[in-house]
Order: sequence, then C-alpha cells, then structure tokens
Amino acid sequence: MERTLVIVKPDAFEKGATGKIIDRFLSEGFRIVALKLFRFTTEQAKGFYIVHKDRPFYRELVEFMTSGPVVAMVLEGEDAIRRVREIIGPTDSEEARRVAPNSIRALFGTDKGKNAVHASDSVESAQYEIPFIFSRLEMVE
Ligand code: RTP
Ligand code: MG
Repeated sequence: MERTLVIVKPDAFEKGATGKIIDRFLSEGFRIVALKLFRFTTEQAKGFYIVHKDRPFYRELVEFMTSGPVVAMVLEGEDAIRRVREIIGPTDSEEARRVAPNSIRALFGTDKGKNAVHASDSVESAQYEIPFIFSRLEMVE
C-alpha cells in the first residue's frame, strides 16, 4: 500500500468540481485517509512548491495556489503515486484533452498553469508533501 497527496487546486474548487474529483478517486478504488479545506498563505505555498523555486513559473504558481481555497487529501492504494498521476493526466490541460480525454485535468483544467489538481510525483515528493499538509492526528490508520 502506498500513500499520495492530492490537492484540488483553486480553479477546480471554484468551479465546484471537488465532489466529482473525489468521487473519481473513490470509484478508482482509492481510500481517503485524510481530507481538509484550507487556503494557502504565500509562505506556505512557496514552501510546498520549493522544488520549483528557480523555475520561471514559480511566482505565477504561488499566486495561483493562494488565489482561493483548496481541498487536500491523502489517498491510499496499491501503486497510488503512479496510478493517481495517470488519472490526473499531463500537466497541460489542453494536451490532456488530446492524449487523455478522460483524465481529471482534461475534464476540469484550463491550461498548463490552471490544471485543476496536484498529485505527488514520486515517493520522495509524497514523503515531503503529506507531512507538510497533514499532521499524524489528521490521518486515519
Ligand atoms: P503538480 O506538481 O501540481 O502535480 O503538477 P505537475 O507535477 O504535473 O507539474 P510540475 O512540473 O510539477 O509543475 C507544478 C505546477 O506548476 C504550474 N506550471 N505552470 N506556466 C507554466 O509553464 C507552468 N508549468 C507548470 C502548474 O500548475 C503545474 O501543475
Ligand atoms: Mg509536480
């Protein structure tokens, strides 16, 4: 069993797509072990995406992620990190609509920046991201 962090980003939350996105993960067989609604401060968003600090889109990403509430969850399942990345589709929502039309980003994202969801991309990133957002008390066993 593996755990991964998913965030419904401000664009998808604003659209009212949170329920559909959660439902999709449940129907794909994942178990929710933690869940919450909050809004990132600038410092928190910078820290969460620190791996991208030198990328040209870092500032835009932090602005986007702090622009409204998000819903974060920890999903558990076999091969969860890889499978969730597959279900969300490519980073660019327009590309997602071409190559993975049933992916979450194809269905709910707009473009490369506003792409509806975040998901951990490796065991290392999940190990950084899960405790960044959730304390042990907020996760079920
Ligand atoms: P995420 O971390 O949010 O799950 O997305 P990802 O792995 O598919 O993509 P990543 O390369 O990690 O980029 C993180 C987020 O930064 C925004 N981005 N904007 N304008 C741009 O060129 C650009 N490139 C990336 C997106 O919101 C992306 O999800
Ligand atoms: Mg990423």
